[in-house]
Amino acid sequence: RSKQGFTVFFTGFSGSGKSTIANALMVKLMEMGGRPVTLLDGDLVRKNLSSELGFSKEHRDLNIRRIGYVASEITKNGGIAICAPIAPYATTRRAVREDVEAFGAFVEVHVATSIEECEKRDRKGLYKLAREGKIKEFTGISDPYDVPANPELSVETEGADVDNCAHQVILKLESMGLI
Ligand code: GGZ
Repeated sequence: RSKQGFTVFFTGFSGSGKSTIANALMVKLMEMGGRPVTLLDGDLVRKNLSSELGFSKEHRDLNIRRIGYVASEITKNGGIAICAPIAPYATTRRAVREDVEAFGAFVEVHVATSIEECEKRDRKGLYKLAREGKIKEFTGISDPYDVPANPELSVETEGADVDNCAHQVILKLESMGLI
């Protein structure tokens, strides 16, 4: 029988590894063939769908609801959507879950890299700017992040490589009967 569509929704701090794991997951799912896979990465969504938005709660919520709408359409049509925004607010993640679950499965994956580790890595130098007050409302520094209470999966990036984290997601999707 043909399988239902689904959405994998990564959430975590800037620099937690969401994009890298999401990309690795996309490659694995594409190699399996079957359903089309669409990656809605934070950066590309901000550039193409949400370029007018900033980082207030209202704007973040709007950004996440747009991502959720696109993911729900993809899910409705039997595809696989992979989303990788910070998505700091639990209520907004819940709303997106409800949008998607009207049509298929919603798999929330918390990329649980600690704020200390993200700041230590500081790959793009944004944490330094946030500490200096040059970027306001920076998640984890001067803006909130609601830790997911009941994600389908939580991955630790400190001690596991990208490929291993993506594989953990694959195993979860298999155990849920989605692939
Ligand atoms: C958090 C910010 C901010 C503020 C710019 N807070 O490492 P990045 O650069 O590429 O990932 C971050 C990205 C977050 O956008 P999202 O669309 O994922 O956020 S949300 O889900 O909350 O809508 C970071 C950059 O944008 N960035 N300013 N103040 N991240």
